[in-house]
Amino acid sequence: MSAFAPPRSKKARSSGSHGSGNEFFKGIEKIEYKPGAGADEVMVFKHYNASEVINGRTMQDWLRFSVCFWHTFRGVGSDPFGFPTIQRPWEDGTDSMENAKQRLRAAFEFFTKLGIKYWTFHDRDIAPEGQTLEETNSNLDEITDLAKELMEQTGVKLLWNTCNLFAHPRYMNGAMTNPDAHVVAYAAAQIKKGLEIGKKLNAENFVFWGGREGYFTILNTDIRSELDHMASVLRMVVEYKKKIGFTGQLLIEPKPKEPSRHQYDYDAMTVIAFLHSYGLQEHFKINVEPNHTTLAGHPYEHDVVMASVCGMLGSIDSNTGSPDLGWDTDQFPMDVKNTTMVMKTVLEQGGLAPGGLNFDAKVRRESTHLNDMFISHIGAMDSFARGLRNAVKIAEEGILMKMVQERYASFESGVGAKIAKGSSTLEECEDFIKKYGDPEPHSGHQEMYESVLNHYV
Ligand code: XUL
Ligand code: CO
Repeated sequence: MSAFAPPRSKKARSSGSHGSGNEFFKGIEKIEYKPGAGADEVMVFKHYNASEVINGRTMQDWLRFSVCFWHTFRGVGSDPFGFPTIQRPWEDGTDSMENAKQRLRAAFEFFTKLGIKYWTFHDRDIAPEGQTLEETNSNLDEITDLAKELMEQTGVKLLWNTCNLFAHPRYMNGAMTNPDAHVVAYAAAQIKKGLEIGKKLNAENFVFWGGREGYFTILNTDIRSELDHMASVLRMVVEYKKKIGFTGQLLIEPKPKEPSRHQYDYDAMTVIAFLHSYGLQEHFKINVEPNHTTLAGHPYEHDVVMASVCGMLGSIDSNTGSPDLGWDTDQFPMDVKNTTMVMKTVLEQGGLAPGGLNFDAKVRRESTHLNDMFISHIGAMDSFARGLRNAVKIAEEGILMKMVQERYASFESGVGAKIAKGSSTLEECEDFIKKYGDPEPHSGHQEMYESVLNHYV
């Protein structure tokens, strides 16, 4: 995430030409479903038909897409080596409240034209930070009043909000895990406001991503204390959520590294172990971002599957990376095999609600045209729509499932059934082997499974 670069110039342009009620995406109408459209027609959905009922639910309900505010409305195309490349018509070059409101209006025009029902944001994406916490919070109050109004007008809902606990210098040594209690208290105070805003805007989830919760060197780090402190703050969250009646699902988003060298929320299983160690597993689920999964050295769908089989898959930041690079590129998910594997898991667990598929993805810094904002989201939504259709077909035909079931058939009776139930003993297993001898080798048939999957993609 590098959407937090400062504005390119301090020169404020008058906002007169883009004030309230003005159109920013001129000439673009609501994106339509046009099955069979040609290869060069990229401003239409060819596979995503929001209201089509598939497997007992509308595609919109299965997919629950959301647009993220940070990349899509704060991203300027800068990288560690280059200045911003992207200039948006609603930006006046300042971080003023006026510009923040104008940006929000542009965002809701975009959501509506794209036909997307959810959005997500960090507190600091939508409102500028003030000199004091009070001033910052009052900025947030004012901006979220407008957000509420725009949400009511358009019917767009909040999938989740989150607190930016990583960009400000105060958090350079961590937020909830900072060695200075003063900073931990600041993070907790910021989270308090975040939960209040979540409640105000009926957020369906609330996310924690700990980019600075980790270490650069073990030498200066008391890991045990840092983990204890993080758990303490998360317990305060559970308490305050209950106190104010906020009903959103709490989510933790794993990532192994970047910006910290090692992050405590390394991957799905690490987070699940952390939650169980501190007795927090009833209160949190996982927001899996596949680009983070591949950074952790796993295959694309790994964390989605692992979280799901543990009953902990809450939501997905649907993006992809370039595993050959080894850093977080937050690309739009365009690979249908990947989306098929994800939707297969989502289908098997009966859906994602109250979570969704949030496009934590940014157009490339070379994709500077306004239309690229639409093309990227449309392409990704179509990829997931194809993934859903494929997954439904896989489930309906049941071939893959049957192959897997047969692979484990030996656990249905005899000693296998007892092992599965947990009622066998080492002595019994020894007797079994004495009686039946060495097991026969069975092929894993990997290539057969891969060929069967290819049939559907
Ligand atoms: C960072 C990342 C964040 C979280 C929310 O890599 O994915 O945008 O999703 O803070
Ligand atoms: Co993310």
